[in-house]
Amino acid sequence: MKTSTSLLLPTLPVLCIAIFLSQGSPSCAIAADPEGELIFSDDFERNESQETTDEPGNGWTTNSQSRAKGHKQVDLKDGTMRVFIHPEADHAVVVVHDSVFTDGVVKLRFLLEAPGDGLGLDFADPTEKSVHAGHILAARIDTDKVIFQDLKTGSMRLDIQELRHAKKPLSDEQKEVIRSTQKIVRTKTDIGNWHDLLVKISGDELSISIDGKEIGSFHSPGIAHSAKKLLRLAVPHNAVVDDIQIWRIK
Ligand SMILES: [Ca+2]
Ligand SMILES: [Ca+2]
Repeated sequence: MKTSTSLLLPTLPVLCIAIFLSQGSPSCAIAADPEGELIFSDDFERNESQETTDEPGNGWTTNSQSRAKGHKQVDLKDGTMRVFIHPEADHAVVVVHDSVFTDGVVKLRFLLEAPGDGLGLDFADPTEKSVHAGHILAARIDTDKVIFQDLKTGSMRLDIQELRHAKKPLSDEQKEVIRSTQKIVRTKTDIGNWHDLLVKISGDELSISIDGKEIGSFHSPGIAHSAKKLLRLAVPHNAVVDDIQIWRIK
C-alpha cells in the first residue's frame, strides 16, 4: 500500500510510543526518514485470492514458477510477507519489485526464524550484459554476518560465472577480484525477533544499518552503476518481511 511521507511523518512519535508500550523496548521501529523521494512502500496488509500459489500483489513477482515448479513460496499472512523455500526448488526464492534509482535507500523490517536463515537485497539491471542475470550489488543479512557485495565488477562478471558454471578453476586475478569486491562483517542478528534494516547506496558506497546501528559501509566501483532497476529479495531458506520502503535519492 502506498504511504506518502507527509502522512507518515506526523505519526512517528505516536508509533514509537505505541511500540514502546506494546513491546517494553525503547527501540523505535522507524528511524529518521532518508532524504529523497519515496517511490514505493508496502505494509502487506492484504490477502491473496487463494492460498495455493504465489500472489503477493502490489507489483511483486516471484521465481516460484520457473525455479520451484510453481509451488507456493511466498505467503501474505498476518500483515507480513512470509518467504519460504519449497523442497523442490532448485534456486533461492527471489521476490522482485521495480526500484529504479542511481542512489537510494531501502528500509524494511525482517525476521529470521532459524540459524542459517538469511535475507539478501540484490539490486539488478537486467540490461547490463557484462554480468550474469543483471546482478549489480547485494546486501546480505545472515544470523552471524552481514555481507556487502559488488557483484558487477566481482563474482557475477561473465568470465567468472562461465568458469564457475563449468566447474573450472579461477585465475589468480579472478580470485583477487572476488576477494576485493566484497566485505564480510561478523555480527549476530538474533532469530525470532523483528529487526529494522536500512540499506543505502550512494555513489560507490553501500552502507547497512540494523536496528539503527551502522554495521559498516563498503566502497567498490560496481556499486556506482548508473541504474539499479530491480530489487530482488533473495531468500535461501526462510524469512519474513514487512514495512518495506524504497527511496530514490537520485
Ligand atoms: Ca496468505
Ligand atoms: Ca504489515
